Amino acid sequence: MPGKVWNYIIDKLTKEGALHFSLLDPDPLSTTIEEVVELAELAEKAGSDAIMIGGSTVFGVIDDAVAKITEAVDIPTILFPGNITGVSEHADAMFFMTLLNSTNPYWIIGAQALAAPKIKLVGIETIPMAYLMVAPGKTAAWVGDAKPFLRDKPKIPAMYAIAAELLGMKLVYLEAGSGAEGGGVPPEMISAVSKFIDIPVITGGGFNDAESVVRAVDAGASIVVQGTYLEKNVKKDKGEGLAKIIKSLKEAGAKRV
Ligand code: 1GP
Repeated sequence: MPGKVWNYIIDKLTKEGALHFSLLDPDPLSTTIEEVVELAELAEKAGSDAIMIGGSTVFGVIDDAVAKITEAVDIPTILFPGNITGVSEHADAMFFMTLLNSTNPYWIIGAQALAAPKIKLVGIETIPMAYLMVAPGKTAAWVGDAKPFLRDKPKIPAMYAIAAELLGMKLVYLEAGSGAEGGGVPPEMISAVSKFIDIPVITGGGFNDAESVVRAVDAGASIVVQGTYLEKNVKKDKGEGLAKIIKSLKEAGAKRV
C-alpha cells in the first residue's frame, strides 16, 4: 500500500513541481556493491530525490546491495524490479509495476502474482505503477515482450495512461529503455499523456543532459529518471554535472508550482 515514501513523493512534488530519481543497477558483472553505494551517495549529494534500484536483467541476489544503499542514504530507496528476482525487503518502498503494453501476460500480472505473497508478508510499501514501453525500449522491451509505442503516435500511450489511472495506478512511467538514443521519450508524447491524466508521469530512458530533462519537465513529466548518465559521469566528476542537471530540472519544476 502507498505510505511514507508515496507521501514524500507527493509532498515534494507539490512544493518543487518536479523530481529527479537516480536509477542504480547493482549488477555484479559490471560493478561492485561499494561502487553502487558510492554512486547513491554522490547522487544524493547532487540533489537527487530518490534512488531507484533495479534492472531488466538480474545477476545474483540484490539484497545485500539494497540493504547497504538504504543504509548509506537518507533519501528513499525504491525497488524498480525487472522480475520477481528484483524484490528485497531492505528497500523503503517498491514500484509495484505492470508492463501494460506487453504481449505476454506474465509481465502484466504473472510476475506480480508470484511475488505478491512475499511482498505482503514482509510488508514493504508498494506504489502501483503502470509501466509503458516507448520505442526503442531497448533491453526492457526485449525482456518484457513489449509492443513498444511508436514515437510519433502519442494518442495510443495516452489511452493506456487513462486506462491505468482508471484502474487505480498511482503513477504512469513512460520508458524509452535504458541507453535509448534520441533524447528520451518525445515531449509530444509526454505532453499528450500528462494532459489526459491527473496522476504524475514519470519518464526515463535516454535522458542524458539538462536540455532533454528540462524538455521532459516542460512537457509535463513530474519525475525524470537517469541511470546511464550516472553510471558514466558521476564518479568521474564527483556529481558536479548531475547537480547542474538537477538544478535545471528544479528550475523547470518551480514554474509548475
Ligand atoms: C531505464 O528509464 C531508465 O529503465 C533510465 O534510463 O539508463 O537511459 O538513463 P537511462
